[in-house]
Amino acid sequence: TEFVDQPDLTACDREPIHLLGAIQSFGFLLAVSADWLVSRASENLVDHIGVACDAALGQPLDKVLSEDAVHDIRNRIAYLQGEDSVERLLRVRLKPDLPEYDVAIHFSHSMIIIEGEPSGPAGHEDIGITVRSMLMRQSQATSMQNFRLNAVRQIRAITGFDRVMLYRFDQDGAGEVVAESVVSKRESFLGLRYPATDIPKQARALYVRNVLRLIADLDDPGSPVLPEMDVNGQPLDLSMSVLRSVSRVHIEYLSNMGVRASLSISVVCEGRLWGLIACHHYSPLRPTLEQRTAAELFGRMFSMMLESREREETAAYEQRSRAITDRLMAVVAQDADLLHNPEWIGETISAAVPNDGVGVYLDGKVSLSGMAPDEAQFRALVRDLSSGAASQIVITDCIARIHAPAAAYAERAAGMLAVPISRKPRDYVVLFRGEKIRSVRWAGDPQKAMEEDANGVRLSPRKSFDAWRQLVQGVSEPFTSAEQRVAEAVRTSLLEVVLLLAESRESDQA
Ligand code: BLA
Repeated sequence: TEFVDQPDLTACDREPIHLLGAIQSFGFLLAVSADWLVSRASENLVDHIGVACDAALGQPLDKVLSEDAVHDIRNRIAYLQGEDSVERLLRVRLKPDLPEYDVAIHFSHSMIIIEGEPSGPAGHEDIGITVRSMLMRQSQATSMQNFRLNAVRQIRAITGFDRVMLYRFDQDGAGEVVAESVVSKRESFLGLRYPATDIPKQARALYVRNVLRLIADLDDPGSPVLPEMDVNGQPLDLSMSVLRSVSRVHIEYLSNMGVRASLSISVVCEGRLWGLIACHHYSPLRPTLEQRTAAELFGRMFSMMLESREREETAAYEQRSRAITDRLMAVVAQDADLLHNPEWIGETISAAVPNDGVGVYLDGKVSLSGMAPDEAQFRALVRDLSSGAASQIVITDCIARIHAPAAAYAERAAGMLAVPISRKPRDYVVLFRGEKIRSVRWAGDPQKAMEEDANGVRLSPRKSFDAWRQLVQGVSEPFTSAEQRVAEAVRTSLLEVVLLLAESRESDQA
């Protein structure tokens, strides 16, 4: 696809995506003031309800829609709870001679926004029944991977999209496809990673408030909401709209992937955007508002289930690690020599926190295993660590940032969790993690998956992946706060054992 006006990529975080002033043409929009006069309307109003936009402006709403419809809409407004709530009405006769419409209603500042779109064919299964059975299936998932895969399969089944991905953000906002269900003969995107810049900040903030968006047809030019500026010179705020037209930049991105329609549902855990359920279709596709409502409801419940599963997973991990350390401490109490055995200490801590390599510095001796720097490099690192502040665990996903010589071995050991294990300086167990880029899991050949957009396409997943690769050069998977807590616990136990043994030795001597 060729665009005459190429959007400015440097201004992505500043593009006011809620003020673009247009909606998708599969529906219409009316903005009504507190005294029920139409103050704005989408240009395509005539295509939907047979009233020209100009003719509707300034009119009381019940001259544009039937009195019954206005009555239903008024009643529904009573349920609205402030700016971010949206109410829906399904299968409304907006005028006696029109087919049924699904309607979404919300406040935008002092305006009441009414959006309508044609209802689907009658005889659909009830939303409650659909979502209930989806949730039952979700709750039966045994593993986390199964739980994720189940979710994307079910969303694909109810929406009919060609591809449904679960896209998870890391601490820096970069994304990874962690589950996928895709129509046969299309390449898999599972395991692919993208930089945070693919979804700008204001879009992420908006997606926490408005959790579902649809692009029904990328080639739809959309319909402007008129007048573009109100008497105060303000465009209409479409943050909570269900029909909002999206940024050209994003349209270009999707179009470069060969996508024609997209749907995404926010996954929000603990108030943060955890990720998205992102759907692609290779031809235009408009799930009805009813279907989208089911998908949204499922998304909200899925988020809650995910949040509690993740919490359980963390708790189980910490418990498992505690059991391991307890056992090992019991062993050391029987055989105090182990405390002078760097291999043994390395294995102890390694058993509790996943890593790619371990370095131990104990009583001047060094022991290295797995992916780690060489002995001279390691001694230099420990020297640097122990010259630092009070003995504390040091965590970083990029050692070179705090110890410049580490750049030389970033491929083998990019990040570390360094645990001081004695009261004297210098005794350390350091767990290393290799470069993140090396641990990326590929489903199939990523080169092949993206071949068609390899040459000079400006916005594409291939380019994004390269950008992501640049960003994470020399950076490891981060150590989590749960892993830090576990390392802390091991360290405390070790120190306690050392103290106990020292005391018992003293009393033996007395
Ligand atoms: C929005 N970008 C998005 C969204 C996704 C992505 C999922 C959410 C909107 C939606 O539902 O489609 C990114 N989509 C991806 C990625 C994959 C995918 C990575 O399918 C991989 C498989 N985008 C850019 C750059 C800019 C940009 C460089 O790549 C700006 C400089 C902008 N992305 C951009 C904007 C939005 C967006 C402005 C918001 C669209 C909107 O809601 O209006």
